Amino acid sequence: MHRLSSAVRVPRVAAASRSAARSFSSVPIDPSWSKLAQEELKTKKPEDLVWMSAEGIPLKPVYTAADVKTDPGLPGAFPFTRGPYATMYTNSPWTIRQYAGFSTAEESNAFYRQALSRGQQGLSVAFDLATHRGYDSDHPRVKGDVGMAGVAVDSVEDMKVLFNGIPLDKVSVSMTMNGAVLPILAMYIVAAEESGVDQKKLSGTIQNDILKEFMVRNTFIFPPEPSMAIIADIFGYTAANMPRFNSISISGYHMQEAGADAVLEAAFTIADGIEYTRAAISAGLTVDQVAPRFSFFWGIGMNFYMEIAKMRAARRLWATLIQEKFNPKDSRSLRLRTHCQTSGWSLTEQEPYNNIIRTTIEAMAAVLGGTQSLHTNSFDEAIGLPTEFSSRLARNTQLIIQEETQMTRVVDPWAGSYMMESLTADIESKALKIIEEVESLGGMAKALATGMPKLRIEESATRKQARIDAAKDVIVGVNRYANKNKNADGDVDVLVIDNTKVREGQVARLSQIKSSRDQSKVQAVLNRLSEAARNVSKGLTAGKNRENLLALAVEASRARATVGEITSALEGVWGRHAPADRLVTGAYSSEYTRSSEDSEVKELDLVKHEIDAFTQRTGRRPRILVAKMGQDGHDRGAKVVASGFADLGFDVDVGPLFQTPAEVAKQAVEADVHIVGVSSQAAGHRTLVPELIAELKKVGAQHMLVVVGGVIPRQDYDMMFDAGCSAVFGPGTRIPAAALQLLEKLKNVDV
Ligand code: MLC
Ligand code: 5AD
Repeated sequence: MHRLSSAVRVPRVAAASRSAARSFSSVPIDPSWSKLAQEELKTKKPEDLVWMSAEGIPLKPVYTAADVKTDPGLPGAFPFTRGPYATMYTNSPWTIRQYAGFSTAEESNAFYRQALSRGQQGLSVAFDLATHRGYDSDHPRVKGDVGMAGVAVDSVEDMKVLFNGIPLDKVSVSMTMNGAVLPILAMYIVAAEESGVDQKKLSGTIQNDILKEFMVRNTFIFPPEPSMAIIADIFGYTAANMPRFNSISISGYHMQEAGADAVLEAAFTIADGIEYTRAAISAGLTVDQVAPRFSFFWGIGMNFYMEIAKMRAARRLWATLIQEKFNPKDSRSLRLRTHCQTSGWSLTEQEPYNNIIRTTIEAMAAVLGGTQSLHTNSFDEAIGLPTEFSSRLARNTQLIIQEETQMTRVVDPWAGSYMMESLTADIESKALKIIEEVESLGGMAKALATGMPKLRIEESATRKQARIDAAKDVIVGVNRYANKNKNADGDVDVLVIDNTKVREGQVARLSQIKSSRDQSKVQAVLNRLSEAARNVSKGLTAGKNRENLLALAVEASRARATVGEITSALEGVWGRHAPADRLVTGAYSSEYTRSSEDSEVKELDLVKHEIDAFTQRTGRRPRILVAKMGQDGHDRGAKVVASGFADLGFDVDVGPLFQTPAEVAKQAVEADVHIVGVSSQAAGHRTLVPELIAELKKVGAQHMLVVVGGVIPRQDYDMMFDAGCSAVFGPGTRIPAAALQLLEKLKNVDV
């Protein structure tokens, strides 16, 4: 019999004790109001109306002048609480910038042109996961990923097609790219150059935020140190050559999507920004050469007041801390400009039209918080990529707010609200404590190496799931007011992408490029890239004693080197980063039992009883491998399910990210699991799950139950069952319910 394979067992870390105070008696409530309130409340007390947020900030039923300790000042002036510009939307509204990309460059180009003709104001490119991770479309590891979660780009020829007919000197373009940032930014520069637009004229943003990749988003390629060197080289290059271009988009959005509350999101993001400023200074740049072109990125969820306050607090924190630490001369270095995206995680598969309402409320929070640029999600978010219809509605949501509501007529209308000023100050002081904690660890790069930020976010995510499963946090249509008549939801169309066709097209274009270019020229520049990478490892600085990596990538792109080749030239020197991982325990069960109704606690007892019965029958506890396949790095779901199942009493193995089906089958056999749970968020399941089942058969493990969870369109359920899946769990599945279902199925399996 196979014994535990230590390679896939994940060390567990007990959840930190809750910081939020449970007693509200210390929260000061205006005494005169308390008297008035007491008459209406009868048996309850005024303190019973205090609500404790996930951040551990008490929201009081009423605020007065006594709660306001800070004057927010004027918009456009230090500390910029009220906005980075004096006139804000009264002079120039935020940019309507929808994130999009799918299939081929041709199809995405047509989509962009149509969006621009219908009211969209800026572009934002979503690349597929193969591109993110630096693989060409013909690489065997990315079979299920090409063209699925974004557009496939292998070379400058694809990039030219992507922007064909779009004036790059007029339309600002954001590119969400972090791992393969060198080839992608280089190809963008060359594509513009070959269409007659000099890089000096390019306005836009490259995400280029690697720290949060190591923390939550997971599309890194290289280890942390060379990854930071790449970023410093991009700062140096853009500062010298691209004055209108934002060299980074420092993102809290992905932290929120991974489960961070508002304070964690603001704190870790500002701490990242401080670390990037330091990296620039170590590379010989000044704060004023880089910080004016730093930009930020927030996620905006359903906690309306909190999100507005977060944006105001973050602007104040940035201005104050940059002033204090780096003393810039240019006041633009102190100005936090931001993009926002409404929360994908807050949207539900059940009753998807409710998502239009959620997105509208979130968009209003982003606007009232003073965003510079905004993406509003489509209502089919939890089901698949947006269709033409759903993206039109998402865009119109912004157009309606911008053009029909008159909300743009006043700058920061919340200023002076007792509640908003108090909440802004609360977030500021709580976030500052966490920033100081990160700084005391030596800054974000070092803090990340300790695992602290990642674990805090995962713990916050697990607690959130427990509150939802226990129906303490209400989600309409999911844990309250669920529609019993499923058909009443209406069928929602999904965008289906023919992954095989896209891949074949890309492979053909790749071989055409490779046969028509000057191979010796390509090889020469790739050799120089590898040489520069070696020099990075020796600690040499760009511009002084080694070549700038982005300048070299631009030359390589001109010579028609591909994304995969440029990446390989560097990977040969630095290697590919494989993260160590840990799992939170205790957070789920403690939050769940603390906040549950009796019936829900009984359900937990039932799960435990079934696990005991299983253990008696088989001699060991039920064991599950939670697996991620393909280049899909979204692991919030996988982590939360793993933590939850472990707390319920399962033996849990968490597979590494980016596995092939054969690798998962091997791990499953080595760990001798009863169940393989596949988590899929990036549409790879159609290709990868049937392959996994075939691989399990090959290694004689057909007895193992295979279940799949995540973003799986209803239309794909039959395909999953036909392939041999035992269960499909959509978003919104409660963990104890899934556990009971699996334990029931295990009764019929001879283990
Ligand atoms: C603005 N301007 C004004 C003004 N308001 N001028 C006078 N009066 C006012 N009231 C000027 C600005 O100074 C600027 O000029 C120009 O108008 C444009 O304004 P902006 O505020 O800079 O807006 P924009 O160009 O849209 O830039 C916004 C940004 C930028 C700074 C936040 O970084 C950006 O667009 N980010 C988008 C990031 C993004 O889309 N990410 C998607 C991630 S999706 P000048 O001359 O100063 O430039 C993702 C999902 C995933 O990541 O895959 O995981
Ligand atoms: N097109 C449009 N939106 C996308 N998102 C991700 N990929 C795409 C795409 N290709 C959005 C979703 C998701 C978030 C990361 O960005 O809202 O939750």
